[in-house]
Amino acid sequence: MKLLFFLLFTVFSIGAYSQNFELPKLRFDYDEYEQGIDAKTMEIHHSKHHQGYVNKLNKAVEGTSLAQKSLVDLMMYASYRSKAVRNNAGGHYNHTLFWEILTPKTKEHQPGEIENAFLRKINAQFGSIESLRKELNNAAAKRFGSGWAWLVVTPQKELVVSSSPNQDNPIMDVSEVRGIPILGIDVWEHAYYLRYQNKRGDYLSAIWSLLDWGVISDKYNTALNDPILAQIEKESWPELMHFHKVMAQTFHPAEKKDFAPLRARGSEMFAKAILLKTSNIPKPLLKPEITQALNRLEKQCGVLNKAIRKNARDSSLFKKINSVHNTFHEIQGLCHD
Ligand code: MN3
Repeated sequence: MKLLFFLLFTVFSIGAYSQNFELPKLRFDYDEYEQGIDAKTMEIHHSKHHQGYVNKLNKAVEGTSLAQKSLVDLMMYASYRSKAVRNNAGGHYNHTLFWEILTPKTKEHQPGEIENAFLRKINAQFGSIESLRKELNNAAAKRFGSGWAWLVVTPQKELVVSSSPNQDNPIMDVSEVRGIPILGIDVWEHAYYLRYQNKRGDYLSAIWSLLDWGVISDKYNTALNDPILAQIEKESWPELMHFHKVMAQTFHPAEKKDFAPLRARGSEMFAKAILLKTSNIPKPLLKPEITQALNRLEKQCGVLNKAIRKNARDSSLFKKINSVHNTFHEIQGLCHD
């Protein structure tokens, strides 16, 4: 009987958590990376730091609707997620990419060679691998505090060098440069401090000796046809994000009966709604339902702004901001279709 309960319990617990993220195994032993990174740093970085991101991510989504979502989905809408989800989803994704592109040179294995088409693209955009190296290292060196430097494939299929703070990355809607990262350099101190201490530049030189250009070429080719790029193109609509920010910062206090932010920022929100309506709508979103909803949003914000200027009652303002909020989410729903 006890066994039966145990079995039932196990089956139900597994069923409840459909998504469980796992620490990927490294392809090589910790001490094999010595030419660039010492074994102790590799061990702590992988088995403690990365494992920590995985554990905290699983904990953050456990028992919520987010447990059903993919890692990419969790990151794609990072601005809507909790700090714990944003940081730990990014931490898990970024480190997984980092381990994949590092191959130490030993008797048994060699890093792969760069593919011709990828090399031509680098030469066309940066001049040479050497100039790309300088640009990437420069982005990494200038990143204040903790973060990452990236080589990114954008929705326009261009290569761009960027950097991001903490565990953010270019897939996230909070990122300035958006796209799929194919090369990432971890510039958190935990990645290099034991051997290089404060000398981030020395670590950056060393990391290049471990980069596997065969793997990075494969990532480039995969990224070019990845549906994530089309999704990012749809999402890359800064005016929509700007509007959302003001609306969130006024609507949510109003829900809690604090109308001061709304009364202070009604005209700002109206201005953002006009900017949104007249902005360049991303190509995949050029459809009549979106245009109609944008017009409606602008009108509703105008009405709301007028009511604020006439010092209308809270209850009347709430009805109006609620309509704005609904229309906004209708637009966003249309974007995610
Ligand atoms: Mn790290």
